[in-house]
Amino acid sequence: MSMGAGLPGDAPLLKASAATRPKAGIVHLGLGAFFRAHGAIYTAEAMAKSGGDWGIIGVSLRHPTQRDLLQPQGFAYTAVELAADGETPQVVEVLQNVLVAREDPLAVLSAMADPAIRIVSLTVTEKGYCHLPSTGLLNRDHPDVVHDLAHDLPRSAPGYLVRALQMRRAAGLAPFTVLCCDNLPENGVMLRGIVLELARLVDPGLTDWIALNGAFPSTMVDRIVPALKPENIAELAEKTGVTDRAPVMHEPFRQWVIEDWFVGDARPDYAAVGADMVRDVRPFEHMKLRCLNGTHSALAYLGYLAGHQTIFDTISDPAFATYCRRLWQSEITPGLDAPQGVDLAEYTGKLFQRYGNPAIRHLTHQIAMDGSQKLPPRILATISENLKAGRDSSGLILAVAAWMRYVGATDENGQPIKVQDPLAARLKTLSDKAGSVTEKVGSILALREVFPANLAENPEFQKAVVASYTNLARRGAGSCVLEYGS
Ligand code: CS2
Repeated sequence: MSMGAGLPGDAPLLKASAATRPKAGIVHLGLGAFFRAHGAIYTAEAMAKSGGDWGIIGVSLRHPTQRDLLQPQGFAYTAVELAADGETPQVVEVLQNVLVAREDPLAVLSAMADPAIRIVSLTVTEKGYCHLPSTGLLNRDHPDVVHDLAHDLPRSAPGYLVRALQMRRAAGLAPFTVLCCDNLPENGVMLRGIVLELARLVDPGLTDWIALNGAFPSTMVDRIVPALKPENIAELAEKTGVTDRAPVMHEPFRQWVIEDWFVGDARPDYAAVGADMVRDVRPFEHMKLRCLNGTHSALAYLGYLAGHQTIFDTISDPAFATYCRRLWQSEITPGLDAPQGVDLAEYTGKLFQRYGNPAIRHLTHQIAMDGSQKLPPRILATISENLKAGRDSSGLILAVAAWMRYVGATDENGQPIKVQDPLAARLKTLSDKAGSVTEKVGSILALREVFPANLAENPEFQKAVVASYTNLARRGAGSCVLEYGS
């Protein structure tokens, strides 16, 4: 008997059950945990239920990690549902292959230009679209865009879409449907605008062809997927008897609302497995982005500064629970048009229960990432509308000030914060060199890619951010949150 007998290290590696993998119909850009715990599962279920060749070729744009972990397992992986009363693992076999764009861009383009591929879906996170978060338009100065304009082999996700569509047009094929699955407002409309603009710069004739023949459905995606902890792998192996080096963890809840607009109507039977196929995603997406992602970000910055590690820890603090509920009630939902048949009080009540799932350890530090990209759609849009309508925004403004504190990169105990954000270096410099709070806030509000002019230049807003920042610096996040609820 070996020393390690019975230990997880001994458990054999997970293997795909089928000798042949499903034929691919989808290329997915950005093979992160979210997609593997959401869209990939819907797709596997839709195929199991209604058939179709909808296997997925996953693409990691930069790092080979996912490919290296998944390949020895035949691209099978375990999705573990984390409910308050226990875990349910399920093996997902829908990935046909994983490609790494940095290693072989041509292989990715060839896959996207293959006639069998009818959908290219994306979860490349907010910053992957190379846009200006405050306007949703292509950022022509983005280094990857500058690169893609000068080279045939792209680097950015929009660059891949444009070049692959160019190849399909040249080959006399129909375009693929571009299915954006990131948390961005009217994500299909936004991505269509970005792709058309980039196409115009690369190959003007291509633009009209895409505009005429392409499809860019908007979607609302929802499932909380905390980052994997290293011990999850050993714990899972102990439970299942097989080692999976690339599992994903997720909450039981899931929702996918998809605008029913696909090239040639070609799509997996998502409706059969619980996705809502609708004509207008906007009310769903506004509701989700502002109620869930808006409070997630607010709780992440304030919670982190107050010393809370996870969303569960944060809302277990009664002052934060009151803060969150009041944000929904007084600042976020009053300006929302609820989707037909949805009661917003019920929706946010359910959200609160999801945040309170003790099995989900969703780190405030994870959600705090990329705030410069996330704040505009999640929080700033609501503040702008509230200001116009004369509604209160003090809790959301407190969150904006907390973000400004957070990106200053020093916590309330004087410890460094590892800020992950494409603008991290600029934000830190602005924060460091300002002499006063007013100067600091003013210089950050002047970042036009984050704050639209009409909001940043509103004196009422400026004053409120300065006051909240001052308050946070003096008294700390915990006591400011407490004060808000009292
Ligand atoms: C979170 C989202 O990390 C974040 O910014 O707000 O990933 C959130 O968990 C999902 O959008 C839930 O659907």
